[in-house]
Amino acid sequence: MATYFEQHGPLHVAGTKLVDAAGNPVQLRGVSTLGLAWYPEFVNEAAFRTLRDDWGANAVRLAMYTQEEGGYMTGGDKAGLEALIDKGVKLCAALGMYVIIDWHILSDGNPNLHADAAEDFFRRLSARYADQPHVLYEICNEPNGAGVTWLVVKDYAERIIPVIRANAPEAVVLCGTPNWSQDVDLAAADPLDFGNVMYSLHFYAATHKDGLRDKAEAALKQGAPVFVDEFSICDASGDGVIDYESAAAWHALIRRHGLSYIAWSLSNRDESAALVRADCDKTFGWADADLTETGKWLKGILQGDR
Ligand code: IDC
Repeated sequence: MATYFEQHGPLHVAGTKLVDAAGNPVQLRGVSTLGLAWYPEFVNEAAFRTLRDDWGANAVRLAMYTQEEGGYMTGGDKAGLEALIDKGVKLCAALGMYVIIDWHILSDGNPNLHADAAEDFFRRLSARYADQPHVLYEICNEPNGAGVTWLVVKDYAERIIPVIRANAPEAVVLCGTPNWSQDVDLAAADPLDFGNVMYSLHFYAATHKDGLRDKAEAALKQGAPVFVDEFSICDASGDGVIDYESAAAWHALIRRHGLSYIAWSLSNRDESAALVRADCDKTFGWADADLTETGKWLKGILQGDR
């Protein structure tokens, strides 16, 4: 059977939708690594193959923290992190999956804090992957904090996107939005002046409910292309109880609009968002008994949407 990439090839953004060359809507569905520095063992061929063949995923997000422990800007092994990204990009190419390279800002709430490094990073990686249309670039995971307005994020995006475009003119770029990638309405009201850009919407179903769903609906109505490049069904800490009712409402919204979605996280960390149980040390080929409640839920959702 043809892989999802073989079926769809290079992607672009048309209106609010992600589409293929023929204009057919495309829905990327998959998982995000946790911090690459923390769980590198999950970046392996058999893991991605399990996700593709057993679960029905067609995309992987490679999350590289910038400022957390072992992050790219906080003493992390830069060459090692880039080698892991390269491994992930190559695995996805071989498996016919799409891949998102995520510059995972978090405690460094303002993306401009490390913009020089981001510029250098995206310049080199977009050159490296210029002829690899399965690669999408996520330029700032979650802008947050006082003063980090949409204009601040826009300044950053207007600096980074041209750098990527110089090498990969058609690549799809995902741009974080203020308030931990929730304020897609702000981006909708004042969009970036570039094509092939989508705005990140992140939700944690036990914390974010009708209010954020309304915001998403409003942004879509205003014509903003929205991409759910991180979510889980527990609370925003990545832990706590799962809210299945809110999760179902989110999934209904996702289906209604054919949104792409990427679940946090491919790891066995002892927290609710992890997909693999903490007492399981398999890094691929998981049986249902190896999965957390979140993992089992996600597998069912992906299988249903495949
Ligand atoms: C969380 C991880 C957790 C880690 C923490 C670091 O799940 O193990 O210790 O980061 O501060 C986000 C972020 C994402 C968070 C996640 C859960 O993008 O990095 O991961 N989350 O808190 N936004 C909303 C929730």
